[in-house]
Amino acid sequence: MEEMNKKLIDDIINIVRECGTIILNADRNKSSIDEKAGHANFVTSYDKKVQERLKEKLLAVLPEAVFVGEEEDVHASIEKGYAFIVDPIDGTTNFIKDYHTSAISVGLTKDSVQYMGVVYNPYLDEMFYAQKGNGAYLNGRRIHVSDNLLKDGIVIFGTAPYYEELNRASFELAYDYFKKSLDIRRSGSAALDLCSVAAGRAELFFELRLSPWDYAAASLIVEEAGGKVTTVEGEKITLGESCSVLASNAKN
Ligand code: 2AM
Ligand code: CA
Repeated sequence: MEEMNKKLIDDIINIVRECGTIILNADRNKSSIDEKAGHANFVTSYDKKVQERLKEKLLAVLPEAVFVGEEEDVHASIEKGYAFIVDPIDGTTNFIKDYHTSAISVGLTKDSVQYMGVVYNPYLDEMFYAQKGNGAYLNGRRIHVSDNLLKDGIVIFGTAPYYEELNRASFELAYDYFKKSLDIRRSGSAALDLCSVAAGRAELFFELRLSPWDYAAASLIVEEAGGKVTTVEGEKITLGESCSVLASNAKN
C-alpha cells in the first residue's frame, strides 16, 4: 500500500475505533430515541453523537473531503473529489435493544468511485477494512469470500422494514434462497452482513432497499475480498442514492 494511503486508512481506522467506545459505553437510559420517517426507523442521541465525532475527526485528516452522514438533514454531492459516506451506527434498532450487532461504517469515495472502506463492530472488536486494489482485511489479516456453492451456503437478508411495499417481496425472495441454501440469517446491520460475506462466513446477502451509508464501505470490502456486489437486478450499485443490494462470493 502506498505510504500516504496507508497513513490515511490507519487514521480512519483509529478514529473509528475510538468512536466505538462511545457505543460500548453508551448509557441507554440516557439515550433519547426519535422516530424518523418509516416503520421501525429510529435515531438515538448516540447516532448523532458518534456522527459528530466522526465528522470532526475525519475532516481533520482529510479537510478537502465532503461529509455525507446518515443523520444529516442535507446530503452533499459526492460527484467530485473525496467524500466520506458515513453511518455512525448501522444497526440502530439492535443498538436500542442492546442486541450487540451494530457497526460504525465509513466509506471514502474519490470522484464518486469507492476508494476506502472501514466497518467496525465494537462489541467483537472486529475491524474490517479495504482500500481499492489492495485487498480486504479483518484486524490486520487478509480475508476472502468462501468457495462454497449456494447449496452449501448461508444466505443473510435484510427485511427493508421501512418500506412496507417491499415487505412481501423480501420474504418471498428469502424463501427462494432458503430453499436453495443451507439456511437463512438476519442480523439487522447491513454493513456487518456484507462483511460476513467478505469474511467467508456467509455466501450471499440481499436487501431490497438500502441507503449508500449502509453499504458504501462494506461493498468495497466484499469486492476486495473477491466477492461481487450488484443490485438485485444485477446493475451497478449507486453511491449517490438508495438501491437494492445483492452481494455474493461470486461462486454461484
Ligand atoms: P440503520 O441501522 O443504520 O438504520 C436493516 O434492515 C438495515 O437497513 C440496517 O443496516 C439499517 O441501518 C438499514 N436502514 C435503516 N433505515 C433505513 C432507511 N430508511 N433506508 C434504507 N436503509 C435503512
Ligand atoms: Ca444508522
